[in-house]
Amino acid sequence: MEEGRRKKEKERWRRQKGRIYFPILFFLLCLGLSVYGASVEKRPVSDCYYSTNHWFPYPANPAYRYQKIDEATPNNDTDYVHEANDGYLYAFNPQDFTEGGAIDSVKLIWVYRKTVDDETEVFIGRGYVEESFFNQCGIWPTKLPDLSYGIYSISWSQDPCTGQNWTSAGLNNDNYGFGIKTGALLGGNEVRATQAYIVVYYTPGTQPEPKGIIEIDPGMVEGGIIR
Ligand SMILES: [Ca+2]
Ligand SMILES: [Ca+2]
Ligand SMILES: [Ca+2]
Repeated sequence: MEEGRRKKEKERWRRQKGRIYFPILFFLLCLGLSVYGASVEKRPVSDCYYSTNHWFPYPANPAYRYQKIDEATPNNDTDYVHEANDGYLYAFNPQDFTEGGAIDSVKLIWVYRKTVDDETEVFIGRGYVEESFFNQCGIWPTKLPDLSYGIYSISWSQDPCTGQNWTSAGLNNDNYGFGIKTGALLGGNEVRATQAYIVVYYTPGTQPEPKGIIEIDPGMVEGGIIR
């Protein structure tokens, strides 16, 4: 008799523990998601600036450069932009960032290769359009290309054009783009860029208050003690 009662008590306690722990775990999960942030990829939707005779699109038609680098999976030599002279820049504008929340950092990714085994240099970075010229912001590090397509990236915790924290308005402004530049090309050899995009790391805005957290079943309370 006593044994049966104890068993029942134990069973009841186990159920109660579940009722208490599940909402706590749910709350911690929500907290984790809002604290640790999220990320989203933004692909090219327009050309920020290009000179009409550099960083040629391949195939040539349609002529929009950004359409050669906008695929979600790099398609290598199927379509690309290419350049065979020293010191020319091209930049794209990514899809607007509309997710909201605070932007923690932005990572720029370019996928490219050289076609001749030489001393070709490639720089990637952020820049802005001023009087029909694309100017670079911040430092554009050299990312030496390989003969096969490789992934090259740079990350900024602040917008290198303003030296301030990223804002969605700044990120979405079409006068500011994400670029690529050739350097020290020897003998007019070629660089092909087949894919580019940015990854925006952000902390989502205040989430709606999750309901039902640590909701206590009145039946579980006896004399003010949660049993
Ligand atoms: Ca494409
Ligand atoms: Ca934009
Ligand atoms: Ca491509």
